[in-house]
Amino acid sequence: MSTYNFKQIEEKWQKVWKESGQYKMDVKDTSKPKYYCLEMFPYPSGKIHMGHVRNYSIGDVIARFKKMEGYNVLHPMGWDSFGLPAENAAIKNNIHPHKWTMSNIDEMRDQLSMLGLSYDWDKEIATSTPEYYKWTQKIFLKFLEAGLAYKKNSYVNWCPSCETVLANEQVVQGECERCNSIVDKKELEQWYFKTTEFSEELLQDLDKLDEWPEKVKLMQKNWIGKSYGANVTFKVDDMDKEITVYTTRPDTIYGSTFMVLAPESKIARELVQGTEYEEVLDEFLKSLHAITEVERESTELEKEGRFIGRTVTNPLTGKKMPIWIANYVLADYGTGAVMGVPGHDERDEDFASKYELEIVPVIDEDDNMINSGEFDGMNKDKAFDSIVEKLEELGRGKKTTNYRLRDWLISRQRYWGCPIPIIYCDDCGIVPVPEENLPVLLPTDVKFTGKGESPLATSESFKECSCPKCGKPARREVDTIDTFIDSSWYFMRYIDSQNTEEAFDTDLVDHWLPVDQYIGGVEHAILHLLYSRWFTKAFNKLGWTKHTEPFKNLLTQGMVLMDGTKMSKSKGNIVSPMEIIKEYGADTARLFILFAAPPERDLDWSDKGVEGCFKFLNRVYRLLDELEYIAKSDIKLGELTKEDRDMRAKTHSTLKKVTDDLSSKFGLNTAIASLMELINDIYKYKEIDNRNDAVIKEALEAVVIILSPFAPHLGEELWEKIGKEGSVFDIAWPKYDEEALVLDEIEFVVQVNGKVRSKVLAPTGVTQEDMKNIALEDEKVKDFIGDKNIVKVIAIPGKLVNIVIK
Ligand code: ANZ
Ligand code: ZN
Repeated sequence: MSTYNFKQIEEKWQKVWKESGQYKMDVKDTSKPKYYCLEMFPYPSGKIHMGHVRNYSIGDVIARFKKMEGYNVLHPMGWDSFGLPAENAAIKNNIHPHKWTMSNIDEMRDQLSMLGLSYDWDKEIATSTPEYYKWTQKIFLKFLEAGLAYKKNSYVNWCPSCETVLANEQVVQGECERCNSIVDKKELEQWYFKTTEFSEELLQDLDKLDEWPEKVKLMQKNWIGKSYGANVTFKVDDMDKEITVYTTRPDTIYGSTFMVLAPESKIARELVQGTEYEEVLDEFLKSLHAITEVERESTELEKEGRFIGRTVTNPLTGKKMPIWIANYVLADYGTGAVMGVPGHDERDEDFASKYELEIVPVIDEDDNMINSGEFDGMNKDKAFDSIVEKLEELGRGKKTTNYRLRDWLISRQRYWGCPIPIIYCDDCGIVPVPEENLPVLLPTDVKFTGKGESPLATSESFKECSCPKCGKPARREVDTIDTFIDSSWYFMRYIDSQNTEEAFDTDLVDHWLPVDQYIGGVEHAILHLLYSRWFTKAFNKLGWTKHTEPFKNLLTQGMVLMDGTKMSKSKGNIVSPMEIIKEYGADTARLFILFAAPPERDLDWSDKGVEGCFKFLNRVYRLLDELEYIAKSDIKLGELTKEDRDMRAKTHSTLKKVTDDLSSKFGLNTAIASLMELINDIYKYKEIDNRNDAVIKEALEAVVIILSPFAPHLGEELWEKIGKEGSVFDIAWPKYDEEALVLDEIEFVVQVNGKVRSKVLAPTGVTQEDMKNIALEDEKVKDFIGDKNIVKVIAIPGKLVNIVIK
């Protein structure tokens, strides 16, 4: 007799796997169908948390199962290793971000290995290494060439006291997160990726993603925000100018009583030039500096505005409308100008009430037009078309669609990111770094002062260079690339991670994409997934891949909660995965986290649940330990009794259920539940007098195989224990036996007055009449009935008979 020594078992198998290269795979092997199983890669903070354990355990089960099903499985892992925390650690602890990052990666790799995850570490990538970011730079240059990257002026948050650019997240209620100064806006030239180039494709192709959660697709759809409406042009009175607005409600034009411009718009400036309103505009713009873009889009925003001295004429009513500027109109959406319809738009109504502007309702409760001249009485949907038609006739309007999606500002005034491979020359202007000079390496002689526009500017050796075109002294771009770009194409690099000639080989990527199963947190439902989709479309356009979508099947896993709230440092309710592993082993940690809830649901951490899973693994171990000799023996099934057939049916139906659960439905928790049932049945069956050892042998093998993807260390150990050679993960996933599933007898329950009094057997396919007769003949049931009167007998086919007596 031996006991479940998880520590010894886990160390042993991790060593074996490492030495035998168990998880190494060849991406060029096309003899088997491919399966790409991918989990979102982590930021190397230094410690794995329960969210990682959950994410990676789910992926690991799927990867192991698919391999046993006969696929060539690509299951890689790496590091999203550029980012702000490394830079903050550098400032705080005086350690170089590279050093901090690399030692964190080493620690986390060890921790992941302790979980027994089946990664092929030969495919590992870290986005902060020159081997990776060289290609990020090349991609940037190709995008620039193709017109998918461009530069334009934009406003950034600027803290006048820290003298630094702040990200939106670092601005809290208009104040600098670090020093509480009022944040200012500063105009800087910034790089953009033209995300809007593929707005329509990004929207349309959502329909192809039928294995994505609906809620994620909806979030993306809303983010892209396609709307249907019209551009309407208004003449400015007493001036040779026109203003075009974008409206989704041309049907309300008779109710438009004022016009509102984004204060930053060019036209606002032109209208006030040389008038007393110039000052009004300037002051108003200044007052806006303290609020972020996000706040400006919020419906909660207190509406503020100023009249700027001019009017336009409404093309259909002929009435004059005053022109205002206001904080709720954004410069870069639509045309940056709005026709104010306070009768039907909430924001306009707030604004009109505050500033006492005219309110004219134009649609009644029945959705019919009123106060709208020739359109009165018409249904509003019909009026929408008719009014657009009329405006088109007048040369004053045009049907248009619009997207909420904006181009992507990718410049970051940070050190720990990928340098933008651009040189500025006084004579030649913007000059791309020639490809043979890539990568542009991050300099190491940077001072982390926390001040200035960009830390790279403190390195003279980096900043000063010569122009690749004319050779004259020139300056390098000192901003770095948004880290979201690093993670927008990493899944392609994994496929060909050692390639030193190009970012990846097109044929290989064409073979391996799309990722068959992508797994990660729902917090990435919009940005990361949208950017990755955009990159795939951009690469497709450049001829780098034939694919247009990167991820076929998406699973967004739920959070790990503690007493119903998120585990977080600030709440001090973190359960450390490493402590659980130390106390119970990785297999228990994995099993608990997979068993406690379906993958896509939130999961409540429970010490009791962990304890329960640990006990279960002990129970499995004891069973195998006791019956090891049977599993090893060479025996045949022979004649089968009813009990034998039932046991076999349980074994094979469990196999069928687990196979189904793992194939399609992510029923990882239900698969584990059926394994638990099977174990219970084997415990019962082994106690009967005339048990058939061949039936036991078959059941035990099934147990070990089913257990293995979930608890891989124990799986391997038990596989060895029952005398098998080689890794359990190298065998083919067993097919269940259809015939064994067919039971020749069923069991049903007999109730007397609603209480269960007996269980009886009947042949499969028994009629309701026969069920009733069998129930009434049962000795136990007869005792209960005694000499009472039978009022009614009800049978539910295959399940139960209820006898009502009086
Ligand atoms: C008149 C109107 C009447 C409007 C009405 C709405 C309701 P979506 O649907 O999100 O695309 N709008 C247009 N450009 C804007 C800008 N730059 N900043 C702020 N608001 C802007 O929104 C389109 C609607 O938002 C447009 O239709 C416009 O107001 C406003 F009963 O025009 B509407
Ligand atoms: Zn030059």
